Amino acid sequence: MAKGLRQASEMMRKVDLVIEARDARVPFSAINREFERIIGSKPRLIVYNKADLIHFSAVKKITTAFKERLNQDVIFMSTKKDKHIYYFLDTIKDMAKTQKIPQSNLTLMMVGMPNVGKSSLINSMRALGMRRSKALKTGANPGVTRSIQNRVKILQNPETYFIDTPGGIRDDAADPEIMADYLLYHTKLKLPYATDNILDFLTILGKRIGALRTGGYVDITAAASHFIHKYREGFFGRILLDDVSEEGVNRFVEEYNAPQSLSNRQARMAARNNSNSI
Ligand SMILES: Nc1nc2c(ncn2[C@@H]2O[C@H](COP(=O)(O)OP(=O)(O)OP(=O)(O)O)[C@@H](O)[C@H]2O)c(=O)[nH]1
Ligand SMILES: [Mg+2]
Repeated sequence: MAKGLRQASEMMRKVDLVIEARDARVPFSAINREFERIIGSKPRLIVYNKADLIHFSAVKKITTAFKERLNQDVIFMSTKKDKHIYYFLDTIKDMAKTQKIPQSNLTLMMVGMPNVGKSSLINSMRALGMRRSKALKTGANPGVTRSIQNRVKILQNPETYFIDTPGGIRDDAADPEIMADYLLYHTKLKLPYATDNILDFLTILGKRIGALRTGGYVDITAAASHFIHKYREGFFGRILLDDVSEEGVNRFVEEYNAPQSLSNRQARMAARNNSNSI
């Protein structure tokens, strides 16, 4: 994470617009305020990707919360929907015009936490904008993009390029059993064999998928990793992990606006890094 942020920060001079990509399933809890620091005064567009994994009613609530409470515009999209990508491309063009950025050789940078779909977004824009095949590697686990990538051309007219950046941390940075426990708490109602106990759950799951060690013991870590992997792929359907009720929004806004002392911020970043690596 730190290396990715440092590299992004160094490249910032060459960038006209910054897209901060976030995961629609964790709209509040996975915000990393470090991005604001490195983006500085550059124009920023906040994009919640993977909107196909939450309900539309939540999209409205979150968009309204950001606009009315924080005066921020956020857009929701899915890399899987062409019309979202076209809308995104139009939004970028409009933003460049509003910001009076020269319309030739426009350079954008994509930043965001691991696995939110940064590289996928750029590939999708290139596919529709240039009719070109995938330029960047993507994957189901965090940490696929390892370093800042060369510019990728996404539009001919106006000539527009994207710089992809690494999200950062890899899976081994967080304990799969703890992440699985957190997920189970939020998804238990949707599972076929619902149980509150993470060990019971992982034991049943481990047996089902054949994650066994010698002697027939269930490999709990392997079962936990499998569960997290399936969640990432959207296997459990639409799951919003944050509370977007009025109360939840109030709590989020209060925390967002609270002055951030260094130690608090570091604590929050650590928590966010963990929750976002789910
Ligand atoms: N359901 C859903 N999955 C998506 C969407 N966009 C991307 N993905 C999936 O999310 C996973 C991560 O995508 P990447 O593009 O590699 O994410 P990234 O942000 O570049 O990740 P790092 O490079 O590891 O930081 C892949 O399995 C994608 O197929 C989307 O809109 N909806
Ligand atoms: Mg990537």
